[in-house]
Amino acid sequence: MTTFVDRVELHVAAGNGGHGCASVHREKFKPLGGPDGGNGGRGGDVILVVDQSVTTLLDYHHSPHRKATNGKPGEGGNRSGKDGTDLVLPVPDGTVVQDKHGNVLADLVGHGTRFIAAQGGRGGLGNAALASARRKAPGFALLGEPGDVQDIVLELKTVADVALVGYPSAGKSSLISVLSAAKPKIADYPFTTLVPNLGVVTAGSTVYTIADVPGLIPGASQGKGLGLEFLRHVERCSVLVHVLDTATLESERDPLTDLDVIEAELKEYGGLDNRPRIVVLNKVDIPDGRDLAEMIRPDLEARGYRVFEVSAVSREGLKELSFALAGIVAEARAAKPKEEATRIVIRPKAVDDAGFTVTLEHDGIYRVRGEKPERWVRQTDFNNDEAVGYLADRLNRLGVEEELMKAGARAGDGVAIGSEEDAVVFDWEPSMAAGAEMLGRRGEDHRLEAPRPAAQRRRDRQAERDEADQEYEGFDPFA
Ligand SMILES: Nc1nc2c(ncn2[C@@H]2O[C@H](COP(=O)(O)OP(=O)(O)OP(=O)(O)O)[C@@H](O)[C@H]2O)c(=O)[nH]1
Ligand SMILES: [Mg+2]
Repeated sequence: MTTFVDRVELHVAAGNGGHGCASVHREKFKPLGGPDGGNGGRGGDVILVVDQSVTTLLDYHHSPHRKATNGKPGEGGNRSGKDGTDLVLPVPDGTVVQDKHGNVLADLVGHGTRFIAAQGGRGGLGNAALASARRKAPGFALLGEPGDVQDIVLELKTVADVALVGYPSAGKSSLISVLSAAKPKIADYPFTTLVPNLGVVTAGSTVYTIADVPGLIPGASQGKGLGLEFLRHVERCSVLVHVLDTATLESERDPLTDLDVIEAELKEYGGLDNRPRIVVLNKVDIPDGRDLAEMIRPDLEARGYRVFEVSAVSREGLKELSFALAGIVAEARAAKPKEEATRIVIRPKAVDDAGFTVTLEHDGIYRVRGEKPERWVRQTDFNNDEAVGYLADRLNRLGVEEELMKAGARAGDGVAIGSEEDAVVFDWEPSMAAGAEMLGRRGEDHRLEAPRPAAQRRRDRQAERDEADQEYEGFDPFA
C-alpha cells in the first residue's frame, strides 16, 4: 500500500454565498412596514494550512474532492444568514501549490502558513440593505455568489537543509540512520529507498534536517531507475552531499566515475548548480574501501571538494561530518533573507482594476468583461424584473451602456457579460438606461414626486452613485 504521496491533484470548491432575502416588515396596524430582508451569509473558504505533523499528501490522494459549506440565505426580520464554515486542509511543510497549468500559486513553508485555495462566494444583499432614500421598498434581493471552484496540484518538496545523493546502495539511508534518530529502511539491494527519508541532526548548538532521495543511476534523467522525479525534494536544501561507495563490487564503477555520473544527472535536472557540495567517501571500514578513499582524495580535493572519509558501520568520521554540515547550514541560514527562510511566496491573483472592457467578437456579439459587471450578473435573479432593472441601473452607472454605444452596438444586438463559458447573453435594449430614467429608480414611482430640474437630477444621480458604492463596499470584505 502507498503510504507516501508527494504529488496530488485536488479539486476544491468553496461554499456558495447565501441569497439575500426580499421581505417586507409586517405588523398589526402598521400597513407600511419597510423592507426587512436580511443578507445571505458568506460561503466558507477552502484553506490550506501547513501542519508539521503531516508528512504526506496521502489523504488527498484518497479523497481529492473537498468542499466548504455554503452560506445560509438571509431571512425576514433583518436576520442575516449564517456564514459557511471554512474548510481547513492540513498539508506538509514544503507543499507547493500550482494551478492546473503548472503556475505556482503558493509555496507553503513554515508551520501555520496559510493559503486560501478557493474563496467562498459573497452572500447576496437583502432588500433591507438595498433600500435607499430613493429606493425605499425594493421588491428584490441579490443572489449569493457561487464559491470558487479550483483544480490545483499539490507537490511536496521536502524542506531539508542537507540532501544526500548517490548511487543505490552507496549508504545514504545508513548515514541518515547513524547521524539522526530516523530509522529508514536499509538493505543490500538497490532502490531500497523508494521515498525520501528525513532525519534531524544535532551538532553542537545547530539543529538541521537531512534527507536522502532514492538512488540515482546513469540515465535517471531519462527515467531510468526511479528517475529524477524525487530530486524535487533536494531543491530546497542548502547543501548537497555526494555519497560515494568506496567498496562497490561492480567492476565498471569507481567513486570518481560515480561522481561524474551523478553530477551529469543533477545538471540534467537543473537548478542545483549554485548549491554547495561536499563529498563523503563511505564504507572505509572495509580495507579496500579505505585504500581507494585515500587514493582518490587528492583528486577530489583538486576538483574543489571538501572530502570526508566515513563509515556508517564503524561510525568513523561521522562527528567531523555532522559538525562540518552544521557549519555550512548555519552559514547558508545566515545568508538567507530572514523572511525567505520561513515565509511563503504567494503570487496573488491579479487585483481587480474596477474597470471593464467591451469587445466586438466575430459573431457580432459584444462581450463585456470586468470583475464588477460579471459579479453583478451573478448576483441577479433574472426571474425578477425589478432585480434585472437594478442590474441595468448598475451597469449604466458604471458606464457600460455608454461604452457599448461607443463600440457601435445597436438595439437588438447581442451582448454577453462574462467569459465564454459562463456568460449571460441578452439582446441589448439601449432604452434600458433611458427607460430607467423615465420610470424613475427601482422601488419608487416618479409619478409621486415633483419634477426635478436637470441640475438637481444630476446631483441626485451623483449622490445615488456614491451611495451605491458605499452600500456595497461597506458590506463587501473583499472589494
Ligand atoms: N561495510 C559497510 N557497509 C555499509 C556502510 N554503509 C552502508 N552499508 C551497507 O550498504 C548497503 C546499502 O545501504 P543503504 O543505506 O540502504 O544504501 P542507500 O544508498 O540508501 O541505497 P538505496 O536506498 O537503494 O539508494 C546496506 O547493506 C548497508 O548495510 C558502511 O559504511 N560500511
Ligand atoms: Mg536508501
